[in-house]
Amino acid sequence: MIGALAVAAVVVVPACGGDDDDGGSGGDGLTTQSGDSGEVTVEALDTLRFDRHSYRASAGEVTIVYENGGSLVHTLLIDGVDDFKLQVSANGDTDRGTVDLEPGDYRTYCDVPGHSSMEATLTVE
Ligand SMILES: [Cu+2]
Repeated sequence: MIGALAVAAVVVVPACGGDDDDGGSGGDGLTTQSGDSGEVTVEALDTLRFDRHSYRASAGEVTIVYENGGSLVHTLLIDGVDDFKLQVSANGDTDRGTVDLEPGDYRTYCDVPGHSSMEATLTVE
């Protein structure tokens, strides 16, 4: 039972910054990447951010592909999911893991000390 998700003060990120949108399908997305939603790619940046503020996936088995676009060590954890942790330690490193998620908004974050600005919302629907 995942109780702790009430804190989702986050959800609608106004399209600030204008990250490159790779012109995906699906008209509703400020957020998302294209591609099949059973797989989500997250890139870690040495500016201590993920490449997006929010990600989207379909409920069920979600494979998260974590890529290191920087050169520091970065991790990726999901609030409320205990046994899930990805880690990339060098530039170009990729880690991946599959997790079973019910619909909801999940906070993902990097737990490396000093990296608390690395967080994003994963919306599962
Ligand atoms: Cu990090």
